[in-house]
Amino acid sequence: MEGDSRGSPVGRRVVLGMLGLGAAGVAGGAYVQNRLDGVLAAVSSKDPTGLSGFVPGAGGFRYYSVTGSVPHRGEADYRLTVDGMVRSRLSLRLSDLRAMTQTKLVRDVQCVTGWRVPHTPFSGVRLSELLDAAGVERGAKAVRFTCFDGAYSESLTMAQARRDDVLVAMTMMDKPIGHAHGGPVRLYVAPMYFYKSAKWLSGISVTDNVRPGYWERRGYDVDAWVGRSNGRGDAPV
Ligand SMILES: Nc1nc2c(c(=O)[nH]1)N[C@H]1C(S)=C(S)[C@@H](COP(=O)(O)O)O[C@H]1N2
Ligand SMILES: [Mo]
Repeated sequence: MEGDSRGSPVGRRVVLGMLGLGAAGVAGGAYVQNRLDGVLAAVSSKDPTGLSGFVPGAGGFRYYSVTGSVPHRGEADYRLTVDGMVRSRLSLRLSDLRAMTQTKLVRDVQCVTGWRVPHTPFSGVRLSELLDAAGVERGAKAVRFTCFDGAYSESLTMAQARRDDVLVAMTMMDKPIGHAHGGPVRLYVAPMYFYKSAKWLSGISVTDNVRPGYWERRGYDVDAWVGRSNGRGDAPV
């Protein structure tokens, strides 16, 4: 019954059956997880539909959103802004991002609540290339990320942001990133817990200091290295 969620972590699943979801990926059964994951449980309690626990597709990922609904953006209306302490402010369409050098990474994804999805391909533009394209000003120390869900945010130090395993990703699992996984564009910070990988990315702002992101203001570490933060001892990814 749970054949298409092989690799999922232990967690209580409830077969939703027909909820009128009707979308591709729902066929064969939809699952909701009762998330008892500490602070993240607060998220589902704010979602009266229960759909925030819906697992889209196979592979062991769990759906997270700190908002009850997220608008859709695509070719026509998606923009990624790069601003703040830069020489030229950028406003990029999906076609602009696709025209840049694409980098692919295949690493494990690890959520701070414990679930892990091994060998997950992501591809997109290195964040460092976008920063170079905009021209980072002297004195800049960090990068802040904002999202078109209107609520989530993240941050990296400049040194972290310039690592070659940090992507502005447009594909995940070798497909365009679907809405549930933060499409059309999400951040992918390979060496850190997955909360750093902001979904529905719409803003990159170069700043003079680190501004803790959504979950970081609620207790998670800003420097979220897998296995070396948040009191966890996971194997490195
Ligand atoms: N915009 C936004 N990005 C987000 C989150 C979120 O709630 N909103 N949750 C984070 C957390 S805690 C995890 S584990 C991953 C989940 O990604 P997934 O829904 O593709 O599995 O997204 C991260 N990025
Ligand atoms: Mo997470």
